[in-house]
Amino acid sequence: MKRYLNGMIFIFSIGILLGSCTKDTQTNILYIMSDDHAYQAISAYGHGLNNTPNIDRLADEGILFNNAFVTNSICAPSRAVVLTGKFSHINGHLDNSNTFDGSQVTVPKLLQQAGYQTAMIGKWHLKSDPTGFDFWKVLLGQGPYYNPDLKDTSGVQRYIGYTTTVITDEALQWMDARDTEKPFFMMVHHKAPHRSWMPEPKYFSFEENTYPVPDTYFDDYANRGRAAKEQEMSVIVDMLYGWDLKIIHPDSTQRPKDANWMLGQLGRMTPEQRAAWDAHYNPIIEDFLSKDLQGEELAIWKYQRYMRDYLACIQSVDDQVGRLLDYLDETGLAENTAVFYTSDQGFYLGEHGWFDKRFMYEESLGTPLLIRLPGEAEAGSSSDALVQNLDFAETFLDLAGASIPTEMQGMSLLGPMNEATQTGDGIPKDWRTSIYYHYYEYPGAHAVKRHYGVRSEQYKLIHFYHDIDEWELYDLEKDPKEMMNVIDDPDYAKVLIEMQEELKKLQEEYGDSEEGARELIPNK
Ligand code: SGN
Ligand code: CA
Repeated sequence: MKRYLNGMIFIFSIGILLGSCTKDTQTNILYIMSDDHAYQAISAYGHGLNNTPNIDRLADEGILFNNAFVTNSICAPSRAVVLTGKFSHINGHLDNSNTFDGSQVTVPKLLQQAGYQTAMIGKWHLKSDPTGFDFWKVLLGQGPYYNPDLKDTSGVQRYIGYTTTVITDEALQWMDARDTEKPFFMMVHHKAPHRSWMPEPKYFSFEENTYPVPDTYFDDYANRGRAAKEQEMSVIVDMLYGWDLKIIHPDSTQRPKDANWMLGQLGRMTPEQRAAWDAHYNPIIEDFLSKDLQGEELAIWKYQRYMRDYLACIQSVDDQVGRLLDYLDETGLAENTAVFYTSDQGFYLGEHGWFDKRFMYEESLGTPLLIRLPGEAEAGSSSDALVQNLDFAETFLDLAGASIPTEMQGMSLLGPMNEATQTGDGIPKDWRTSIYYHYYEYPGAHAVKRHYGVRSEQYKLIHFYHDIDEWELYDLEKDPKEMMNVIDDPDYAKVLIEMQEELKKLQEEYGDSEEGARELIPNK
């Protein structure tokens, strides 16, 4: 309703008086997306792992989405979905090996047409140069944690500093220099907290923290299928000593090749950065090598090492979100700027013994989503609506008062935002009751098999295919940690039929099928 009234005022003011869009009537959009940021690692989500006061501000002053999901839990495909408002099989970006077709219709292009000034700063990862942005400055590929090379229309330049800070510096500079006569749309994409989790010295102190080990950390995957058993994303088995755990053996003959990858990253550092790094990690390495940990002790040590570095990287992201929010406050922009915080997907923090993402299981299907926009979302509100990154493009266009192309496949989030209150569930009457998912990157890193599926409020049905043909069904109410595949349980026979029908309905609606997918990615 609020939106409707705003829309009416908007139409009258521009249609009758001006005939064109003006700054006062169009909402600025600041979209902040980090990489691999688990919702479990945002304190507003209440998991008690860490404290992210700046990101939490968006929930305190806006809305927190409890059921935000991606359509394909992997970096570049997720970005392509956000830009196009279309599933991977339509926008053509199925996995990280693809090159984005920048000639297609994207949300920044439509916002430009609606009078916006558009900017993209940080991790891009789509291979082709950005299109639809008046200004862009992006990392090369995955980008490093220290002293990043950034590419813009004039070429590539190295920036000295911690990447999370450098990206924010660039974002602030662009906001300061922008044309204030126009509304803006800015995407700020962090590299952090993507592997290999290299903190800034300010947060080396996280080494003193001890984190609760998830109760599924030693999961043996009983009652589940081959996909869960055959993955290669186990903290205990697959984490690399040099690259992930920062153990560089002093004797170079005892270093596995991933130690050299880490040394390559350290080689980018200034002497001061390197000295601070070594002063912190050398005692950790010495201590580890002196102990000869085995079995459960070693498994727990790996978990703690992982969490300390991962959460330290997030603390820097939180600080830098704070800088952007302060800037909006100081310049009076906060009132008329929608601020989004999300990640390109969720991440495992030791649940099922894992790191990484990809699976349609909760931790990686889910992604954090917090939005602040005074007048549209009540402060401190939350929504249980099933929403997806597929919905962002439509939301941006709705905020701009621009028309939404019918080919786009999501739904504007202004519905749930307007519906949500501090006590209500924030689900509009006509909202979707299930979401669709499809993951393709197999064979590939971490060996997660191809799969697609449907998730409703209570159930999840998944089909793993390609070199396997296995179905899984979970009752999320009784089994929120997804430890029991009930596909063969007669008590769930009726649920299974309903979920199969739902899956078919969604595949028809979105124009996807297993056969179609097999054609899109021939056997690698
Ligand atoms: C790299 C990482 C993987 C990660 C992918 C995709 N390996 O390949 O662990 O799953 O990126 O991540 S690393 O040895 O290079 O760190 S994504 O977020 O970009 O999709
Ligand atoms: Ca990612």
